[in-house]
Amino acid sequence: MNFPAGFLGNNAAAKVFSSLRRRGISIRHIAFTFGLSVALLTLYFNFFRLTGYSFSADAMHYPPETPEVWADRSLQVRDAFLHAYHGYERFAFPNDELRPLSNASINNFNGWAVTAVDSLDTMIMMDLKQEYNRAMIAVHNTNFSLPTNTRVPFFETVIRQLGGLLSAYALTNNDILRTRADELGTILAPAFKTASGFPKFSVNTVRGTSDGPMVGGLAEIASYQMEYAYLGKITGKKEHVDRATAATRNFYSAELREHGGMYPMLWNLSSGQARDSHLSVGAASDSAHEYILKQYLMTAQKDKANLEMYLRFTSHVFNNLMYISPNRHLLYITDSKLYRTGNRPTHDFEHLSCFFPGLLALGAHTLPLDNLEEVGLNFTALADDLLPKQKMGYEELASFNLTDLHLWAAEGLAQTCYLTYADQPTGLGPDIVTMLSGGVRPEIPWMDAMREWRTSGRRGPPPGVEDKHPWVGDSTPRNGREREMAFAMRDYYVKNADYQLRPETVESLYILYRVTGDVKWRHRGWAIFQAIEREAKTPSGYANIDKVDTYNPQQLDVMPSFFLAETLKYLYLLFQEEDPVPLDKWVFNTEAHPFPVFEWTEKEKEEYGVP
Ligand code: DMJ
Repeated sequence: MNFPAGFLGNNAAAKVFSSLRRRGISIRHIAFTFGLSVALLTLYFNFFRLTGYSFSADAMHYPPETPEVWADRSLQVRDAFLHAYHGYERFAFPNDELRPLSNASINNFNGWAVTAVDSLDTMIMMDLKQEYNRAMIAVHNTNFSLPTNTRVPFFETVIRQLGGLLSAYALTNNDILRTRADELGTILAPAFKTASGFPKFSVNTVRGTSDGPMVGGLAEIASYQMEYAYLGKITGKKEHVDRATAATRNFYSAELREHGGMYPMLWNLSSGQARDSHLSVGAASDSAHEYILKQYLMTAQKDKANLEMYLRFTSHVFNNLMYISPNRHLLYITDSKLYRTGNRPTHDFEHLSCFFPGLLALGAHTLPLDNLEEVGLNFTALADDLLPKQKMGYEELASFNLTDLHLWAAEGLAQTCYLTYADQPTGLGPDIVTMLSGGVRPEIPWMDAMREWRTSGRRGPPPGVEDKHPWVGDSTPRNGREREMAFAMRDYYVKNADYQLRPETVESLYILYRVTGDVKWRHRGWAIFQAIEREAKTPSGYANIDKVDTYNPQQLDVMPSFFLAETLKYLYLLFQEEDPVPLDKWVFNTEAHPFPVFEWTEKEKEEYGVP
């Protein structure tokens, strides 16, 4: 075909077309290719519009922001803290929490100003002297034995109130904080009057009795060792230390063969033995696992029992509870429950489990995982009293460098936690998602994928670790077809769509940034902070969100104290250039209260019987 005169426009274009003609490419070919491309692009964009999904460029090539930019971002988090705390002070102090929509207050704990006490160490780190001094009025005025409340929940009071007092003491040496911590630790002590020494659910502070069932949830019965050990250290009181060591003793001697060395969810408070076989690092189990490593780190890595227990339960998790999703290859951690056919994974992935990548990164950073002989441990021998199948699992793990393996797991899981935020129209993360499982292309156990990756020549990053793009869209399935669609696009559907201002994801982002120095973790935290500002801010504070997976979510009248104690603290620390509480010198309790790493003196070791 001849091109019409003038069509080619200029000499360059004429040359191009004549060279194409020489290669046998006519204008018909070009028109056909053009038409096909337009059709395919239209189909592509309509598909995503109809399904409600859009491809969102996760800034994988993150801009190299200057230190000043990060300093400014940490100041913006400080402003957010001030906004929330001033609202609490104005409308709720000295009650427990603010209701951020109605500006009412609530005493949902003990009426001991839990938001103020939970916030003390954040104020110290942010250099908020005036707020700190005003909050200390509550510390001076609190009398724990006044009959304001007769049923004090042990776990929540320990992690928030006792933890808050202790870390503020550690950062200031102010004696009134130690005195109040000692009073509180003592008044809660009736909880420990069980045959095993595991605490009961609550304490009657007036009668000096404890209350609750003789079967306790794992997190509630074993997340106090750090608080009581540090309390024993700073008061010199053996009874506090004895309470702390009971948990380690019980766990170390528990019969766990059929649970693969992991700690099930329910425990008998008389016998000190497990009562069921539900294995999870999420709700009702989470912080007990956290304290096994952290108790070891806080007491300067001397208590080998805790190290062994940490290695056992993480090995069980790696071999049994971690999967790669079928399409997006997301790495996730789930729980396993007893069904009629035996223990099986639920494939639920909880926001509460998102502390776990941070814990793994902390372990990889602080422990000699690739040279355990250095601390007198033979890794595979830890499985000697487990079933043969589990022993084989340990051998598989040992064929990798354990430091690498733990860090890869941390990175892959933290990325999935972040993506459950970035995938939503609100940019905030749902409380629980259910991952796609059991289909024609099923999920793959992570260690199987790791084996395959290794045998095929370790091409590219390990499974689940490579950077991924978010898929933004309305994902609440209203019918079977939409559920399939959500599954297919994201590899999960949103099971509990609320955002509760929880800290776990930003906690892990903070630890991963400190451990790897990779700026992507900071950028991801910044995206989450911006979403909090956009969606959760109210005139007097910040509010929980009902449905993160819609374009018009509602705010709820709740602002938990852990939003100030944990979420904003971790974000602030993530953006700070210098970490005021470096990970090798401080250990955070489960409510983000930092305690210093310390060693027992020879005299204390002898007197308390501690390693
Ligand atoms: C916090 O109170 C603590 O981190 C606890 O261990 C688990 N849940 C909340 C926040 O989600």
